[in-house]
Amino acid sequence: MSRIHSNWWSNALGCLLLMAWVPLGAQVASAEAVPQLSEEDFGKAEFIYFDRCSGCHGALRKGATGPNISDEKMLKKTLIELEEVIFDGTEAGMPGWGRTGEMTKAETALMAKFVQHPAPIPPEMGLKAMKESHKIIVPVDARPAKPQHDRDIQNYFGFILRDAGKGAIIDGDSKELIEVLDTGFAVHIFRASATGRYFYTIGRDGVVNLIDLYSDKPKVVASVRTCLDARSIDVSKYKGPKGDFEDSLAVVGCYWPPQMVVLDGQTLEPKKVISTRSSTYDTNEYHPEPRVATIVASHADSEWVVAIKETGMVWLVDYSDLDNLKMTQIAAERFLHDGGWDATKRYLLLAANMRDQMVVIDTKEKKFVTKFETGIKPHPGRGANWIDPEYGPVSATTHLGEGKITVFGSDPAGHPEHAWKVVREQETMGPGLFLKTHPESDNIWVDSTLAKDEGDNQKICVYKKAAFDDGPKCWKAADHGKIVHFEYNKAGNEVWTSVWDRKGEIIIYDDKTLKEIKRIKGDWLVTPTGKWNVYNTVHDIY
Ligand code: DHE
Repeated sequence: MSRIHSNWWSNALGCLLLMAWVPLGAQVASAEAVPQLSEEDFGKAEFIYFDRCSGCHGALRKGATGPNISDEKMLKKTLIELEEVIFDGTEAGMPGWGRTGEMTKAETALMAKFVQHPAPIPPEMGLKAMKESHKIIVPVDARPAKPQHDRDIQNYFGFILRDAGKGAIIDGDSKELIEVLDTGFAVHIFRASATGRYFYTIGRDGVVNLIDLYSDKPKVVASVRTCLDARSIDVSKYKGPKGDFEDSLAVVGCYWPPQMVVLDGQTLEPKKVISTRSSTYDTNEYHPEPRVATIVASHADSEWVVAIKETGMVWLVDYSDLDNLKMTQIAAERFLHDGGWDATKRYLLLAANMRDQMVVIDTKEKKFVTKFETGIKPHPGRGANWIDPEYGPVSATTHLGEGKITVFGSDPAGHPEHAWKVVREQETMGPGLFLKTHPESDNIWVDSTLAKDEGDNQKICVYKKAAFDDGPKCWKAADHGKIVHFEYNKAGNEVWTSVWDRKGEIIIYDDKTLKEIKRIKGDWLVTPTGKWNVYNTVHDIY
C-alpha cells in the first residue's frame, strides 16, 4: 500500500493550510511487506521523523550526516533490527533515542515501521505563503533611535531554550536575565545584525524572529516563516564601495524546501527565493534535496558563503544586486555541514562531515583551495583559531564520530609548510559538537556532548594553547543533562556553557582560573543549547 500522508507539516506547524501533499508514486517493494500504520500513527511518526531524524537523514531519506534510509533499504531489515538501532543508536554516531529517553519503546517501534514506508514528500513553500506569515509587530519608524537602557548590548547573550520554543536574553555584565521571548519551535541558532542592534533567530520550522535590543526589554519586532525546515541564518555585514549593507538584509538557509530566502533586514519582508536544487559537484547528477547548511557573511565583500550539503558545492552569493544576482559556484565536497572563518576572515573552513574532511575556500580569490582528512565526521561549529607556538596560526575541529580534537595550520602566507595540514591531535572525553577560544584567551574549551559512557558528556575539557600536547584539564561540570556549546563574553575572560536538559543550567567560568563564577538556574531554563554573545557574533570572534 502506498500512502499519501497526513497534513502534519501544514497543520502541526501552524500556518500553511493551503499546501497540498505531493504523491510519491509507487515506490513500495511489495504491498504485503509494508507494515500497516493508521493515519494517526503515520502523522505522529512524521512529526517524530521531522523533529529527530530528518536533520541527519534528509526529508527524502536519501542520507547526509546519517545514511540513506529509503524504504527499499529498510524493507530489507526486520522490524526488530530497526527498532534496536533506533532505540540503542550506533557506533557510527546515531543517538540511541530510546536509551537517552527521548523516545519511548512504543515510539521506536512506530519509527521502525514508518521507515519501511516510502518517504512522504513535504510541500513546497514560495514567496506568497511567506508573505502571508509575515508580521511587523513594531514598524521601523516606531522603534527607538538609541538604546532605551544603559546596559551594553554588545555584551548581551542570546540563549536558545530549545524545547520550550523560547529564547532568553541575558546581560553579560550583570549576568541578569533580561527577557524570555517566544521564538517558536526548536530555535537552532541566533545571529546578531552587523551593528549588533538586532538578534535574528531561526527555528527548525523555518520561522525567523527579529529581536530589537534597543528597547528597554528586548522585543520581537517582526517575524516570518520562510520554509518548513531550516537551520541557518546570517545577515549582510558589508560596508564599502559597493554600498552600505549593514543591518539591511538577512538570509535563511532552508532544509526543506531546499532553498535560500533573502529577507529585508529591518522588517523581515521576504524579497527573493533562490532554489538550491541542482547537481552534485562530482557525479553531476541531479539532487532533489540539496539542503542549505552553514551560511557565513563576508566582512570584505557583499557576499554570503553558502554551504550546500548534498551537492557539495559552496556558493558565494553577491547580495549587492538581487535582481541581477551574481554567484560563484565552487565545487568542494559532500556533505557540507558547519564551519567558520580562519583568523584573517579570508578562508572559510567547512566540514564535509560524511567524508571526514575539512574543506578550505578562499573568499578573496573566490576559489577552492584544498580539502584534507581530520577524523571521523568533523564538526567544528564555527571553529577555533589561535597561534600555536610551533606552527603559527592554526584552526581546529572536534568530531561527531570519535573523541578527537584535530589542529591544522591555517596561515598559508606566513607558514605555508603547515597550511591545511594536520599538525596536532588529542583525544577528548568522547565525540563532541563544539570547541571555542578567543584571541584574549590562553585556552581552548571542548565539549563531549555525544560521549556514550555515563557522565562523560557532563565533562568539560580545556587545552592550553601554549602546551596543547600536554593534554587537557577536564572536570565534571554537571550531574545531569549534557554539557553543550561554549561562548566567550565580550572581553574574552569568561566562558559560558549550557547544561542541556529540562532542568537546564548556565555555567559561567573564569577563563584564566577555570573557576566557576556563577551557575544560573530557574524554571525558565528549559533545554538551553546554543548561546551567542553579540560582540563576538558580529565580529566572528572564535
Ligand atoms: Fe546544529 C549549527 C544543522 C543538530 C545545535 N547546526 C548548525 C549549523 C547547521 C546545523 C547547518 C550551521 C548553521 C550556521 O552556521 O549557519 N544541527 C544541524 C543538523 O542538521 C543536526 C545534525 C540534526 C538536526 O536535526 O538538526 C543538528 N544542532 C544539533 C543539535 O542536536 C544541537 C546540539 C541542539 C539543537 O538545537 O538541536 C545543535 N547547531 C547547534 C548550535 C549551532 C549549530 C548551537 C551553532 C554553533 C555556533 O557556534 O554558531
